[in-house]
Amino acid sequence: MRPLLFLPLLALVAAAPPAAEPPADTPPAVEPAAAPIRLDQLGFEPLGRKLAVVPLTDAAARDWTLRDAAGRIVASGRTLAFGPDAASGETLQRIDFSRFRGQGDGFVLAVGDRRSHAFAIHPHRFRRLATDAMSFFYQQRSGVPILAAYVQRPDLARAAGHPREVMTCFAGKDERGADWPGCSYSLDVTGGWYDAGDHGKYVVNGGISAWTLLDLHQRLGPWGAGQAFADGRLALPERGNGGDDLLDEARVEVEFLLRMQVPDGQRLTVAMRTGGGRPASDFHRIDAGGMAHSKVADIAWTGLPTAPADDPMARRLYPPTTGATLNLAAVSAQAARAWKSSDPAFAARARAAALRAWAAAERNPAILASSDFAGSGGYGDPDLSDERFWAAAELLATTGDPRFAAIVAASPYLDRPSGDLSWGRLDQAGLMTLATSGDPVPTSIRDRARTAIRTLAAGYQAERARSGYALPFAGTAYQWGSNSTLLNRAMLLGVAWQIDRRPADREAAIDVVDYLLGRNPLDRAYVTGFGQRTMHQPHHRFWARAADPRYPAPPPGVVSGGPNSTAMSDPVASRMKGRCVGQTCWVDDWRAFTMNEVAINWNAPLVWVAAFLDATEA
Ligand code: 9MR
Repeated sequence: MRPLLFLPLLALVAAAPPAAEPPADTPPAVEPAAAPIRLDQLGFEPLGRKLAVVPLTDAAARDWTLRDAAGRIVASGRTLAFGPDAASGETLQRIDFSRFRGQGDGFVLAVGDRRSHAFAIHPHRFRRLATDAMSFFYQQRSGVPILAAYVQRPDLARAAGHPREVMTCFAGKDERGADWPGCSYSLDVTGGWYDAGDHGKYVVNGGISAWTLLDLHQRLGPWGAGQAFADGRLALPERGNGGDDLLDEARVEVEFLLRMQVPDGQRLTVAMRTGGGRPASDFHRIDAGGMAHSKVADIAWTGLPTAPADDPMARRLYPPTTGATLNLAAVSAQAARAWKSSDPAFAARARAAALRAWAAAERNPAILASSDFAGSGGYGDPDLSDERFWAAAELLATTGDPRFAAIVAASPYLDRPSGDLSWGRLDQAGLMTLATSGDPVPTSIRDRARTAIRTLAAGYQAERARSGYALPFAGTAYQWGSNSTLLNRAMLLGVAWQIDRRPADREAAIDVVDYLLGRNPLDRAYVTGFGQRTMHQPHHRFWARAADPRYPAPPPGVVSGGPNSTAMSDPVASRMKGRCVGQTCWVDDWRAFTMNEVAINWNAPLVWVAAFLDATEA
């Protein structure tokens, strides 16, 4: 396939931003009005699915026309009634113009006097989406300066944040008064990616994010696009080092995860339970060697804006947890495969760390994350059985050790996945690995994983048939980070496509991207820099121009968490309670941290899905 990004073009962008035009992310003085016909504002593949949605209060079929840029009618047909749709609160009709195979810019759909935005139909519509979405990770890097040569606009460059993080453990009283003793050592935990709009670096969440990029890396070859992120395709300081750029970026986080491992022989006093009302007797002394500290983070929240280099807050290492340890085990086992041929020494180091982490988690199976520390997110998870399955699956794929095969084969998750892939639910990650691994995963295990993935994909297809906007998710409860829930379903469908090559599974992934880029009841593109009515105001401490004009607007390629109809706990969302449903509980406001934050575990599946669609375009 063709490169994702041509270097000369990039050099041009970095060297000479056009002086007359505003930067790509400047909101237009007047935002275009919402269009009454909703479609993907980035446009369509010439041979791919093309669906638009029209809210209409009755079911009478209407004529639609498609005009090209010259105003000629190039296709026409009748709308298809869908009916009431609970997730959007609308009554809907659809326009399916998949059979139109023309190409160009400036197409417009019309139904009566309703008009869509103008849109394009070109091959590789999703290629720049994948590349820009990857740039997010470079720009979230901690510990290094973000250089103008590698970002889309000069104002995105910034000084290094937290360039030397040699940290000791939090000691003293937490928010509920429990007294933590701390630890006797410091670790150098410099580097990695900032999690989101905040400057925390969390092992739970860093884990799924790095896993997602490494999972993509290993699938590109089978999709016929092994060179998609070859050296030089991404704008990174590592370009020209001879290594794959996707691996170069993922390694930033894997190195950080490895640094979070407790040195062998360390005994620590930690709490065994999570939540409030913790009695002093809950503290126990454990052999913590090989476990992973849960996070490095500020001891109190900082405000917006705060550039990483200006973070005034003290930072600490937070106690090791079993969940973080299993994340480390899973990702470092996966890393041992990813770097096996290109860097055998790093692969061996990762493998050894994975085995030490596994042993530590087995020895300490129930050290849960506390949500009682100020200044950072909790990522608390009371059920670690899915993380254990995931880690065993990755270790099995790496080592072939029968003890991991036995654990995986005996787990209920191999046949009955628990729920949507997320930072706290990882069994589907294990299934995806097992379903497409060759040796040394036993075929009986691989086949069971495939069956589970087929069953999940069939369920998502059934939901897609019930969803007005044709999403492989028919629920009405939109969770924090709902856009990532959809993207993670699209990933699962992509793996199902890889196994069985059913076109409908790839089409369902297109439906997710179409929704994210404008085919939704708000007529919004949730990815910065793409579409006419895009998100401009993420909740982010550096891309904070909406909060303070001295800070930059976001780079292109950053996905908003998306509608959140369940938490509604930020100052903006709390005013929307009772006034929105599922897909409409969102607003482009930097204060809306439950709806409009951005995060590594949300951008990673955006990269995966965009690269998947680009690699597998007909
Ligand atoms: O993505 C997380 C979401 O699932 C939780 O409901 C929410 C509240 O605990 O936290 C989200 O994660 C945030 C993390 O705790 C701190 N960094 C920003 C993350 C995205 O909002």
